[in-house]
Amino acid sequence: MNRFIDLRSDTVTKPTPEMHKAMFAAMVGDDVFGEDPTVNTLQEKAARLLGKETALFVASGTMANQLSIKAHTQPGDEVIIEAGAHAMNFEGGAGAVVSGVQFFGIPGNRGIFDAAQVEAAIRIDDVHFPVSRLIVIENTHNRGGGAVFPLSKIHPIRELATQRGLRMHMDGARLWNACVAAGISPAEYAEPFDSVSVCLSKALGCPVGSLVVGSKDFIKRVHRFRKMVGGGMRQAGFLAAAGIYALDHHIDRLEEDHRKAKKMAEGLANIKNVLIRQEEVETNILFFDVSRAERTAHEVTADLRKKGVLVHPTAKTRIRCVTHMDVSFADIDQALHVIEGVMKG
Ligand code: TLP
Repeated sequence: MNRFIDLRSDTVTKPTPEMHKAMFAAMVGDDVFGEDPTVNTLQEKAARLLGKETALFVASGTMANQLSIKAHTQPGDEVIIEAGAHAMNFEGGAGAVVSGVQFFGIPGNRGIFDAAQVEAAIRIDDVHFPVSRLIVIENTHNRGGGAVFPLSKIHPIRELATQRGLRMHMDGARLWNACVAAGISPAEYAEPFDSVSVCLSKALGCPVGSLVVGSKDFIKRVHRFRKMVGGGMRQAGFLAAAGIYALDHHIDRLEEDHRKAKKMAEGLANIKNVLIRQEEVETNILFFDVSRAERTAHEVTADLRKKGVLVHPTAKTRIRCVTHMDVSFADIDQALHVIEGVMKG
């Protein structure tokens, strides 16, 4: 076996030779002094792209989300979020530790919820209750199978948030995918939110990096908290250069990843003992179920690994695959062939 077909996540994408060149050529300085010109350019570019006053480069999507939550809340506040959301479930309990907040998880439909559900979740003004302070929306929704959050559902949530004095943050780790799939610009999607986090390290080939965008006052607070957690990086321009390159060259091509996921879903639907809701595949994430084969997701995953295909088991019988720029259409055919063999037993 020469190499693995790695469908575990789009975080595995690596810099292209052109991106490498851009990184090596980067002008750098000490970003803790605000003197890295490439970091500054990336931040300005991201703020422009998302239609916000300013931006801050941070190490990861987790850092972007958690520092945003911290900057929006006081300890004891409650954050309204979808029950399967990344910021609540997969960030090491950071909400409790970093911000002292608790989460109220709304059960969504593939991660999507509406204003009526938010309204029912907002606490009344009573000493027994925490203060509802922030609404978090994940777009696309990871555990929702890469579901795109419709803008038409976001606007009424924004109206409600404004009426009730709540703030809104978008976990846009894969906002780029949502924009490409829905034909909506990043600025249009970001407009109803007080803050947005976006990732450069998912599907875009960058080695590291995320950004938070928002108002100058908000980002000033995030910047202070980034310092507190040791997130100030020095000559980070080498990393920022990859981000600039990716924003210029790797967004439009995400459409290809979405076609790969649809192709894969179509193939999986024809494999015996695989259960998949093909029509739900909107972007680059898909889930399938192996319960009919009477095997666990871990067993199937281990067998696939032996044959060169890497996937991610997310529940007892549920497996996630994510398409990206480092798997080709031919790789998808090969992966389907391997899955078919393994599911036959
Ligand atoms: N998700 C990763 C890992 O959790 C496994 C993945 O492979 O999907 N928000 C969303 C919606 C995410 O999917 C992720 C990463 C993050 C935030 C956190 O980003 P990082 O990993 O950069 O901290």
